[in-house]
Amino acid sequence: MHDHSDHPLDCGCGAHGDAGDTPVAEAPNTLYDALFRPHIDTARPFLHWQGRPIGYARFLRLAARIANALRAAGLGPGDRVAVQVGKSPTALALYAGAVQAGIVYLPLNTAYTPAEVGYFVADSGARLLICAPQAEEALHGADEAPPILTLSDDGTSGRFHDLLSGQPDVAEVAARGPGDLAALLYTSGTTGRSKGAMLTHDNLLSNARTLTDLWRFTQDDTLLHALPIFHTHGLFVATNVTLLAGGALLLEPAFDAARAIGLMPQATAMMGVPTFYTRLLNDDGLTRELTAHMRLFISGSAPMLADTHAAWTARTGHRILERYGMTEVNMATSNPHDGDRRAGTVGLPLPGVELKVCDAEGRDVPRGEVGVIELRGPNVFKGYWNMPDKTAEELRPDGFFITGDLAVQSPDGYVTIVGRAKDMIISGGFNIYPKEVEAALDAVPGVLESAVVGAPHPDLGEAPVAVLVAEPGAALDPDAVLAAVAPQLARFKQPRHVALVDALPRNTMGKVQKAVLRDRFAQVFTRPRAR
Ligand code: MLC
Ligand code: AMP
Repeated sequence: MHDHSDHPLDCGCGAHGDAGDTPVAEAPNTLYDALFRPHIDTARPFLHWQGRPIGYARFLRLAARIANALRAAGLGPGDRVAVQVGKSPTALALYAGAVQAGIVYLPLNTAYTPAEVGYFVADSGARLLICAPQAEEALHGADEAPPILTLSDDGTSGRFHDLLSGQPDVAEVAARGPGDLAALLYTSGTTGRSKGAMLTHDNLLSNARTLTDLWRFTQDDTLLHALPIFHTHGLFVATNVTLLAGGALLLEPAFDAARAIGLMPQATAMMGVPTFYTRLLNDDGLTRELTAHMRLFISGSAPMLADTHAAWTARTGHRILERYGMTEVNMATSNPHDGDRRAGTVGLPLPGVELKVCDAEGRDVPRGEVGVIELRGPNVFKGYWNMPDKTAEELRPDGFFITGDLAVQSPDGYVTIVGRAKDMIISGGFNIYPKEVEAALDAVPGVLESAVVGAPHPDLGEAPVAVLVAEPGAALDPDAVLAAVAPQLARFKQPRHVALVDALPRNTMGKVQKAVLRDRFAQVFTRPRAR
């Protein structure tokens, strides 16, 4: 019998308890066998959601129903399922169900506009799109739209959910090897179209194993999980490490500092982007007593200021462990669990990951000099979906991936990121490519040209500033320009400050001098406002 008949994971048939002896077919499936199969009969909580525990076995029965539902929708091994839904236990089980059915999981930022989603779906050739009910109408209009099924933000209703209730909670496990694709994650490009990074079962598993070991995660851990589950950080790092260790997640729909403080007593560890830490520091509820029992605080996805590290240590007594990664390579470096955690650095290359700091030709620069980070190892992706040319530009024939991140390495190996060769802005842990924003701005009537640069932002780390030049005789209204680009660009990509100038600064070659603009607008978000 169910303990809670309105439980979000109930299928409605009233037949399933938490412990069980669910039989599962024995096909080898690299990721399923390591992350999920060991927990099939585990009654221990995997998730805590809205104050209720959800056992591993219960979660995996939902995943099995999802695997069956995806098959019933016509998908088979190697097909892509695109998913743009709110964060919920069902949304997390979609990832597990896709792995079980051998289907390639393609999660999408919930902030993406229908125009953006339309591109990802068409480019990936997804056979099914699962989206929020409120997004469905606009997505139907997208080019080459596949069938759409809906799932509500809390994962408890919608046509996809309806399909689940008729499915058995035991499912065949599709045979998948280490080199088979597990996920396709889109990253924006410095020029042109977004690229789908192909991540294999072994990319994800090898990285999860390394991190679980390095960060000492065990069954006794409960991770405060307030990250989105459509990116590497929240979906793979946080979730896979917890699954491998057999620990639990305090699953929050989004980050809220007051809620995080309220939940902290139940947690042993937290992973977050720097904005989580600066927002927590702004809350008086963050104290040494509150965090005394915590085992580990981890930060990544964007640079953390040394000041934030210092303020955190002063307030809580803990040293934040900073690590560095990216969609294409999962995690690449980390400060040590037991050794010296150096603020302002991203630590040492992970065991099994080769890291070089190189010149443009891929030759090592001397230690202490700035170069581009190149990486090789089992964590490095297989290439960009259907883009052999782009893959060849960034993955060298010897297997090294050119990250575009500029760094120096200390004599004892610690890596400090000092900039980006690519023109990217990181806002609250989300990446923004100026080219994409500039293309949208340039298409607005009255805009002659535009340049987008990042400026330091006290909450988000960086935020985009648009510098516009009007066509002769045109009077530009910044609000109208922003309204014009809104339908095409996810909200987080939209400029938070617009400046009108007579001309963009250019060098003698005619290239826009972004560095000059970055200097000029460096204080738009930090300067105290005139009264
Ligand atoms: C939301 N908004 C953002 C934003 N997130 N704007 C800029 N940058 C962001 N990151 C906008 C919304 O559109 C809204 O705009 C307003 O801010 C408030 O929305 P919200 O939903 O209340 O946002 P908030 O809760 O404040 O979210 C901020 C955040 C969140 C930082 C908590 O963005 C977040 O969880 N970021 C984590 C990103 C992440 O996981 N990155 C990992 C990538 S993987 P308006 O105008 O409508 O009010 C990777 C590899 C690696 O990088 O190394 O890990
Ligand atoms: P994404 O493409 O979303 O995976 O973003 C990856 C990028 O985030 C990297 O290329 C880095 O530029 C940046 N990044 C991730 N972690 C860190 C970190 N700890 N410090 C600085 N930059 C980081």
